[in-house]
Amino acid sequence: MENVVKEPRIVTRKFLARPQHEGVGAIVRRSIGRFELKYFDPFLLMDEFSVSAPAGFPDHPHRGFETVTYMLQGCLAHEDFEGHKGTIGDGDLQWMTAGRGIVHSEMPASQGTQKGLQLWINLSSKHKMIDPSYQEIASKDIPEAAKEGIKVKVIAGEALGAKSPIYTNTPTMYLDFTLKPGAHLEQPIPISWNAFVYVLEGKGIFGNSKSLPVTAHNLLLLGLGDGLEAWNKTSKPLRFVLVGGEPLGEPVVQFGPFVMNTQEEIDQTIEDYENCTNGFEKARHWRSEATLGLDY
Ligand code: FJE
Ligand code: FE
Repeated sequence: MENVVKEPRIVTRKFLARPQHEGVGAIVRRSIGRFELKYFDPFLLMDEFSVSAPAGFPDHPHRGFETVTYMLQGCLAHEDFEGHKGTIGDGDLQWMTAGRGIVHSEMPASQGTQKGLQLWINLSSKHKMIDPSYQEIASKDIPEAAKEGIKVKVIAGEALGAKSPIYTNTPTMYLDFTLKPGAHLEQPIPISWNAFVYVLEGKGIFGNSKSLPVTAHNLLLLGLGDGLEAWNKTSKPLRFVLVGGEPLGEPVVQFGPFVMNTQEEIDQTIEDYENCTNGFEKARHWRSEATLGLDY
């Protein structure tokens, strides 16, 4: 691989994601979406979550964006108010377009601790009210490629010749890299996109070969350039995700799980949710099976 990256992006900011409480008894390490980093266009939230039964994320709504759930350990059961349900296991991916409205639950489906990443991607004004939809890929079906000590699972976009089947309403790349000791990565990123790295395991050098190593639970914002360079200079594996997206450049008004362009649209959304209208019709008599016996 020779000089596929000509102007490597450097790390402009680093955020350590510390554990905090979210949902009901769940723990999340939030990087994007916290006070100091409310929005990294088009990304609204990046949570590394950890849940054990009976904790979880019982019935709640979404409108105006997509949620991408990528499991790292264990199993998550999900069900929504349209009857769509299933489990997302180890290494599986759920790409959910909430569009005009979803009400669902996300709860542990096995013993022990369930871990994963949940990314929220904003939708442009022309996509906010589209029909809700799902794209789900089992771990074994996520395209994978390997070369020179680098392994990549391609969740969205393409890398090392492998291409994801995921359709992105907001143009997005999402790559899960593992670098063996001594490996050096050069990964192109479209020049106008925002991009970040989230470290899962090991110690990595990112951007500049002389920079300090970065450990797990750190999010790195990348500056301008046409790609990422990363090195594993340790004797253990390095695992991280690289996520990039085309900025929407639109105003963002967020009220919890509702993300629109204006306050008027948020007011309308709250009204729609309360009255079960404009996409929330099926919320009227619905309660998830997962929470029926529970005291939420
Ligand atoms: C939540 C709105 C939400 N991080 N990580 C408000 F949508 C949520 C929520 C989640 C979530 C779910 C999973 Cl499976 C993983 C997550 C936020 O469902 F917790 C609040 N308070
Ligand atoms: Fe949710």
